[in-house]
Amino acid sequence: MSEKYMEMWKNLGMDIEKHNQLLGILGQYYTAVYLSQKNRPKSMGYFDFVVSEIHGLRIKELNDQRAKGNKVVGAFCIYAPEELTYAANATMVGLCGGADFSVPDAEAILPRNLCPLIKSFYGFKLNRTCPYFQSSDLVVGETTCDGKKKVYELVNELIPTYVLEIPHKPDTQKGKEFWYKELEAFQAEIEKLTGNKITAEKLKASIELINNKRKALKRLQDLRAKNPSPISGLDALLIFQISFNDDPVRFTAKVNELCEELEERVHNGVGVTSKDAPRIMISGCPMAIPNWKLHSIAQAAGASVVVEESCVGTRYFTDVVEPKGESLHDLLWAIVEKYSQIPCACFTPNNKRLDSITTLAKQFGAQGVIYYTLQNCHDYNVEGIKVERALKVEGLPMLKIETDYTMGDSEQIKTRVEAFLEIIEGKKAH
Ligand code: BJ8
Repeated sequence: MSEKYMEMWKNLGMDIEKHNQLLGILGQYYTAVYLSQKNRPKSMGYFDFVVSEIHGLRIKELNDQRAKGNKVVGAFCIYAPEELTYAANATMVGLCGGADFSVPDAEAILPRNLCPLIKSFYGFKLNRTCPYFQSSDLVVGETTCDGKKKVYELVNELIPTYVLEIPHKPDTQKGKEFWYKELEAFQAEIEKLTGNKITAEKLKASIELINNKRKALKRLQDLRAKNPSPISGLDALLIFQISFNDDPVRFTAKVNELCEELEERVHNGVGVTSKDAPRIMISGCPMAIPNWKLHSIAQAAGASVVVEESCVGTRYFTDVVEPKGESLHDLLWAIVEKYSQIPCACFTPNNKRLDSITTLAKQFGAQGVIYYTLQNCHDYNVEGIKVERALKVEGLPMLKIETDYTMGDSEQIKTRVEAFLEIIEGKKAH
């Protein structure tokens, strides 16, 4: 890929040497984690291709669009309103933030005891190795956790950054009205950026576009309720990660194609593990691409990971936007209703998330939950206490893993996950 896209990367102002190093590491990691899996669905071929071209062809597509005058908007949170972005003929993409590669660059400026996701994304902008950052005309941030909120101020020194103010009690009437006004302000911002007016008709079409993507992902997720699951946790995670970067129409079609193959597998009783493999839910902080660490450890230890209660997972696609009318006001209000259902740990109280976790565990037959916290993420870390209590009531064991993007603790995590799976096996034997 390197030679083919060299000119494009140079034009994007990327650090070519460093970027080459990154591509080398990613290629090896992907081969080791993904291509070594047995019995993968054939339709995963498309997603392997997307990964192989994630810094190449997709970036070219985005920049071809930009050459025609269309804008690219980068984001880090599922609160960034995709529907409004697409309604203004702009494309929304997830920015790099899932690798340790850029953390040392960030640590030259930021405090070390900060969430790795935040350090990673700031480092990627600083060291100019994320082509999505380099292709973005605007970054959309949000006031979710304190770390992100403050680092967006620094990101704004490097690239125009618009920060959405998120109500921290989003499902109250007051919170919803506040969020409605924020959406209107975002609409004005995105119209200014693109020079395109958002009409009810355009917004209706983009709601349908993103709803279709969310529905395809939910269709895929629902198939994982089968025992054995027809797809591995790693492959499902990869698709959820790619959902933030690929073209939504093509991506939706490819996910639906995969679902057809998985339905066939279910019909024929074909799975990726034995029926007896312990079924695990992973719940907690989002895992941005290429964060595959916990899934690969759990899978190698013999677990069947069947659901991710995560923003790179069910929190993104469980609900769709359901307008009750045709006016711009009705459509915006429907977006408010949908987004206010996202149970991010930044909110308080957040009992909705506890209900969602226990419901998902039952729905997907999870026999245990691995609670995943990134280091220094206080919101997910503290909320883990309430999650553990709620799971205990349901008789479900929980293992809490607090980690970063380095591989230094992999052996220790492996030992803990293996012991956890033994507990589950022991419970089953009883
Ligand atoms: S809606 S989960 S995507 S904010 S950056 S909170 S890991 S300390 S990402 Fe998130 Fe939106 Fe919420 Fe979802 Fe913790 Fe790190 Fe903060 Fe993080």
